[in-house]
Amino acid sequence: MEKKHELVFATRNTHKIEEARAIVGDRFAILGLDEIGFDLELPENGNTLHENALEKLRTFVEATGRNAISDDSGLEIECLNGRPGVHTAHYSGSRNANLNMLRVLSEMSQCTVRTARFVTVLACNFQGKEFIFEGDVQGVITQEIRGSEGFGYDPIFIPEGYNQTFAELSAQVKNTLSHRAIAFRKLAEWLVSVD
Ligand code: ITT
Repeated sequence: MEKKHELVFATRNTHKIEEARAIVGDRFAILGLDEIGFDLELPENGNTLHENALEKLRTFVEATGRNAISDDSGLEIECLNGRPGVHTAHYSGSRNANLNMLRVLSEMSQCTVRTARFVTVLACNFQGKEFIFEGDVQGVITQEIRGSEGFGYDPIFIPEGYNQTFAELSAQVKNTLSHRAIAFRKLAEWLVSVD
């Protein structure tokens, strides 16, 4: 069998790693930071998802020289002028997903237009070549928390064309149509072209 390329996913978010494996794991061996014993904190000081994805990637590649990817993702809500955006991970002041969702729902109590999009900016350094991919999925924000699959803001996001939140849909469905699925499929095509 052909050997798979190893890509270190510069994250400690195990949900992201599982999703990446489910999307492209048959073609690439994806390893998380904890699996390779990398224990430095990766900085996220940027003002945009792009800046953060590149900062995490470059810090890791400079330290190790390994082929790597990093993902900075966010939820952009129309009625909140694009917030939480780059602040998605800590929107309530903590990383607690319930508190983050409750802050969003409370800020949206007067919003009749509930459209939003999830965005992933995926940065890759493969054999010294760097590239950025983006994926997004449109949807609407619910009035309440629904479902227990997935992670983060999945229980309040209904993707376009569905009636259930990402946390009510199966992982298989999410991994076909999510922001991350789109970005990782673009990455997989690019890797085939530069390999
Ligand atoms: P790393 O920086 O270590 O990769 P993180 O959890 O901090 O992991 P981000 O900086 O990209 O990830 O923060 C994005 C936040 O957005 C994340 O903590 C979740 O709350 C949320 N998020 C990202 N992707 C999501 C998804 O597919 N479904 C639901 N929420 C998501």
